[in-house]
Amino acid sequence: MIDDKYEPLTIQSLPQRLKTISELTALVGTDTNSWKVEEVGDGNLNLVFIVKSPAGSAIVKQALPYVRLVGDSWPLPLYRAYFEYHALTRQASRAKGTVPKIYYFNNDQAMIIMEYLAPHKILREKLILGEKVENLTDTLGEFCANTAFRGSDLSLDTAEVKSDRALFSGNVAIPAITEGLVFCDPYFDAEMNSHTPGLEPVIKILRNDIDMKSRVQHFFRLYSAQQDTMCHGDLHSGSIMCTSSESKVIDPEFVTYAPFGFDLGMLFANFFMAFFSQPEHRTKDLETYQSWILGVVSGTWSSFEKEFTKLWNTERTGMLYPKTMFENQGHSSGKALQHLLNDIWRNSLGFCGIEMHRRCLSLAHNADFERIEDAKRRAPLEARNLMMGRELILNSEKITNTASLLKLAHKFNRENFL
Ligand code: SR1
Ligand code: MG
Repeated sequence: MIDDKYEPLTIQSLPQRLKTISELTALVGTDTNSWKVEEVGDGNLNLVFIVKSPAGSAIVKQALPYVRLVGDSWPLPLYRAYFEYHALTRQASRAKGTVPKIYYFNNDQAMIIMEYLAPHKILREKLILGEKVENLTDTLGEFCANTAFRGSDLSLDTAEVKSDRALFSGNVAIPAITEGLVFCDPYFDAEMNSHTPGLEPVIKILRNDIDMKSRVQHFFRLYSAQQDTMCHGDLHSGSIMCTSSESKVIDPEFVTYAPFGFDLGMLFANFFMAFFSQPEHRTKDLETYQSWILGVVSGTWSSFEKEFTKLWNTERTGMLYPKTMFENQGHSSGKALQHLLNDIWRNSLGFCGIEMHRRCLSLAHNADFERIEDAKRRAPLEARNLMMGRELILNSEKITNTASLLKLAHKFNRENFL
């Protein structure tokens, strides 16, 4: 039996410590001499090991008691693994086939053993390399719609929603990272902030824009108080793994009950950052690839809308918008649905703009921009991204469809703000 006392795994200790876990040996066999262990965690928080043998493979993910990116000066509770595990099991049943298979969870060791996705690559890397992924929009739109709808009062029995809200409200320290780094730090001179030299004129515009900062806080209030559904909480292109035609969503340790549009907004932002960074990643087929990325934004929304509408018509069994008030009286609920979808769309744009700011201004920047070594070439692209983020935050109510959103992206892509 694996020990009760938490101890971080190492490449060396892993085989000895985990050799009695039958769920692992069922995957990689009992002969630990044949196990090859690699540590591949490239995220900001955790240890991630690949265990391979001639018999098979597995991922062992273990939380560290601090933020890996920063070090032990920033302690972080191990309990996030518990919430990640519970999020993954819910996502697996609500959005079938979209998350890795989970084989084992150990609370004392803050450790999850799951499917090794191969030959999948992190989507962000594919976007930097200019690779396309078939069916990406369907998977992402359906993932967002299924998890949003089926985790909410539109679908679940209210007792179950309340119990899940209570469960995930225990995930305090991890969403607190989002509360600080995303919703506040970009807008003042926070300790862990950094930015590309040359961006100062744009940062000044953002930090002096009281209307925009008020809107940011409006969206922060929604994030904190509008507990519509169980959100992934950190749905960026580093939380998606793909082959050329299959995509899986990973890493929901930021899970929290939040507004329906939160995950979509984070996702859109990361596609826009991929879009704006492209001129420094390629010259050949630049416009074609940028258009493909924008097509992912509009396609994801269309697929979300379609799937959400299907669920609305077939699985609306929760306490909200009851059929007794609409269909059972011969009344269409179409207008109510449209109103809700409009609300989700507008909120997603606000969250999107804020995420576009934080990835260039606070802690944990995106490789899309960070891989551009020459700061003089990076700054103007980040400036376009920051200014479009501002536009989305200020005018989310006025951008009513995907065509207008993409037009805006093209417009900002032509601008020079520095
Ligand atoms: C200190 S953690 C920084 C970022 O890494 C995670 O992936 C989240 O995006 C978080 O904001
Ligand atoms: Mg992560």
